[in-house]
Amino acid sequence: MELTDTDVLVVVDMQNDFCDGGALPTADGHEVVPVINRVGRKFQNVVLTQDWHPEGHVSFASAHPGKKPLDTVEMPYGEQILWPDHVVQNTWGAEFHPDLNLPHAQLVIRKGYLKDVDSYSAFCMVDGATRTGLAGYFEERSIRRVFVAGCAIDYCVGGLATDAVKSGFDTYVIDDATASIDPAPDASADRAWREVSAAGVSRITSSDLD
Ligand code: VGL
Ligand code: ZN
Repeated sequence: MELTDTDVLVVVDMQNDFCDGGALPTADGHEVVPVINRVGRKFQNVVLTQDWHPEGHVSFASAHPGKKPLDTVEMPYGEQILWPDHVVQNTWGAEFHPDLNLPHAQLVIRKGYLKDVDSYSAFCMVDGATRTGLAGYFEERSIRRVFVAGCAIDYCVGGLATDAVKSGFDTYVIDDATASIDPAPDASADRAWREVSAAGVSRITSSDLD
């Protein structure tokens, strides 16, 4: 595929807590970093997202007495899956992976910073109402195609890719540049791939961009 200045690579939540040694590790976070670095050089436009929770965030099991990670609770905006405490603002776990090397990235968009509402897609919080400004940024920058990589297809990559399609962008998830929280057959990553494909997202590999 030929890339142009109306394409953007969005690198989702490539943070320590989603990699080996982190609080909510993906199975393969450290493996995708070199792929992202290589692919990133082909893009003029690179945007990073950063999951960025305050202490006591609503998505933390520790904030709900008697609950443990992967339990769910009902919130005004719907069902909330609970996680270990992760990407707490200004901690090591919230920092980008030290090997991520994308000096030309133009924008870091933070999400999940409201204590009472979670955010998977970097376009919008899960309440469906609180928008981050990313769609407006893409519009002003005349972006047409959105390529997505990072952590994790099961949640934040899948959520962003689905919203990108809904916002009218041609959207591609780069498989070998994308990590999974649960890659087991029929578990969350598998389900997310099926959902994003049904939504109209294309699944490609990094070699398609060579
Ligand atoms: C994520 C679960 C909770 C992700 C973030 O980046 O995919 N998943 N917070
Ligand atoms: Zn989170």
